[in-house]
Amino acid sequence: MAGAGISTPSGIPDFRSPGSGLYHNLQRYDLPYAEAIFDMDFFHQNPNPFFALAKELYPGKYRPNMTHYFVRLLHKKSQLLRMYTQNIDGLERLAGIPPQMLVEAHGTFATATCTVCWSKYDGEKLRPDVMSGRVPKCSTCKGVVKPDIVFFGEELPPYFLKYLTDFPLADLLIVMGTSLEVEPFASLADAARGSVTRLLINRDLVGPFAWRRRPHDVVQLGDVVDGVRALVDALGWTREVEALVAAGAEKAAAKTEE
Ligand code: CNA
Repeated sequence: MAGAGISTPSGIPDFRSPGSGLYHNLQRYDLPYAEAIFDMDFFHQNPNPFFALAKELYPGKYRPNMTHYFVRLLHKKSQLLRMYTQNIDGLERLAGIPPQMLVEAHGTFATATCTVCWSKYDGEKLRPDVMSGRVPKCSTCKGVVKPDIVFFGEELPPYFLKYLTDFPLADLLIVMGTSLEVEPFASLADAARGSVTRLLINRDLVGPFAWRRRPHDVVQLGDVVDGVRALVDALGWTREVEALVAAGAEKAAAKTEE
């Protein structure tokens, strides 16, 4: 289970860290309150602040870090059952984790839907509009096309329900870079069986690790990349994960040169 904290080492601010968090820095979007940026009623009145944020987070600008490549390595070694992420930055896909191994619980910019006629779009189709600061419009009905990011009050994507069959099968739960404050995602941590080790790698103690610690819980406090590096070292996987990071960086450099 992951949240915004796994992407802060890639340069993307999280929501709640005092000072650097996104909510702290939303003043420039002139919102009535910070969460309005993900409020459907506000979006219908004024979609511009959301699209300003979309321009910032649209896949392409930021690179995955060791944390994302560690999950890719878990998959490569057939050790990944699923990655549940709250992030909308697409860095999991960019790191090469196949979409079917992901539950992007708060949605994705990879697809989009017309808010009027529900026509479906590939996120790449919207890129020229988003990047040039235009609100994308539906080619069928001219309604506003919204990336498939889950707003407050909207239902989570149906594949979120995979947790019902995934969590009883897990024999290790790793929780990284999340405040575990947003429901229903936060409660997934309690869906793991009682006998299962839950490992928290995070700057601070959060959710059940702070309040309802189980006997098998393990906590690695501090920077998430340092925590992942310690785990990878202990597993003897350092060279492999570094090779994935290096290959990712090379690919990005080649793309920039194109
Ligand atoms: P959050 O509430 O901002 O919590 C982040 C957590 O990560 C906090 O506990 C931080 O202390 C911790 N953290 C931050 N940086 C580090 C670091 N370098 N090392 C270790 N720990 C760190 O974010 P959540 O994901 O828990 O909240 C859920 C929201 C945030 C979801 O709806 C996301 O869509 C949303 N969000 C996503 C992104 C993104 O896609 N990258 C960015 C900002 C917000």
